[in-house]
Amino acid sequence: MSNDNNASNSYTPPKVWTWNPDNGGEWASINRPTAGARHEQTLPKGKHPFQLYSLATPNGQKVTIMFEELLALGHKEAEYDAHLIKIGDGDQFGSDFVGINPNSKIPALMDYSDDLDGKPQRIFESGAILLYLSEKFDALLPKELSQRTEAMSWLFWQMGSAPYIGGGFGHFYSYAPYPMEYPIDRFTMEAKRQLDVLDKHLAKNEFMAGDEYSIADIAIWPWYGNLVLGHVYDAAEFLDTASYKNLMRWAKKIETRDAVKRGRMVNRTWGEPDEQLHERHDASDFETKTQDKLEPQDS
Ligand SMILES: N[C@@H](CCC(=O)N[C@@H](CS)C(=O)NCC(=O)O)C(=O)O
Repeated sequence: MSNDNNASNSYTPPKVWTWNPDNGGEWASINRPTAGARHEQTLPKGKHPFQLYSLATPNGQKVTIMFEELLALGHKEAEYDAHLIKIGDGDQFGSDFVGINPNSKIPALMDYSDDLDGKPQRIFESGAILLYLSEKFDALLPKELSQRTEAMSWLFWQMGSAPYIGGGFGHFYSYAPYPMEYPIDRFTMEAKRQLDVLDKHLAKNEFMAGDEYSIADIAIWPWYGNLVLGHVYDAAEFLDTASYKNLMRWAKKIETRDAVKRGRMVNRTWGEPDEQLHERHDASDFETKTQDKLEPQDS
């Protein structure tokens, strides 16, 4: 061990790991080493073709931004109900939710559109949801093969890389029961390496797939845009995100899009009351149902 902080840890892994339900981290009360439904829970269903079960974490924002972008492009069939899934309360382990996503994580989507002839489609994993919607509406993915491939490369880069930000850097920087130098160092190094990957790419490209805004940007912005703008983990200063000039330019530009502003609000239960729309069932909800407009008993 290279320094005193780390050398002071006397943990020796046992021969066979056993679960200690009380490990102290912020999510300790809902984490278990097993999969599957933990309780019966019927999910609500609204009137629109798409039923989204989610929360406004970065993975959740990808999908609500996508729906708002599709609607802004005039795709009326992309109307959706967004139901709130409280992951801190364990809603993701309810029986109906697990039926949509066996992995018990938001976002989870059901498509009941008429063109499915009464055979509703479940979709889980945010990247798969973006791709499904983009193919269904023939939107937000470049048509030319080379550019399309570039968009797909960045979409899959995001799916593989962001867990190092969320489960790695964010967990140890914000949620672990106490600060630990070794994992914070390891994941800060990786987070900054990834920010540099994006910064160097955006030095030569307006958007992730070139000159066209696409699902690659919609996948990447909720994690990396929010991170560099200081919206998640309060880590902008720690990571010196201002030094990634091209990434900051891209992040600020996308933040001003109306669909992004709306998408960020949906299923949000924290932050400023006028930015929290707990559930979205109609486009007018953004004007009338944010937390600042509701009586306390309505929320
Ligand atoms: N790879 C998944 C990750 C989804 C994910 O990690 N969702 C988190 C919130 S951001 C969640 O539902 N966590 C609840 C839990 O782990 O129990 C995706 O992109 O959809």
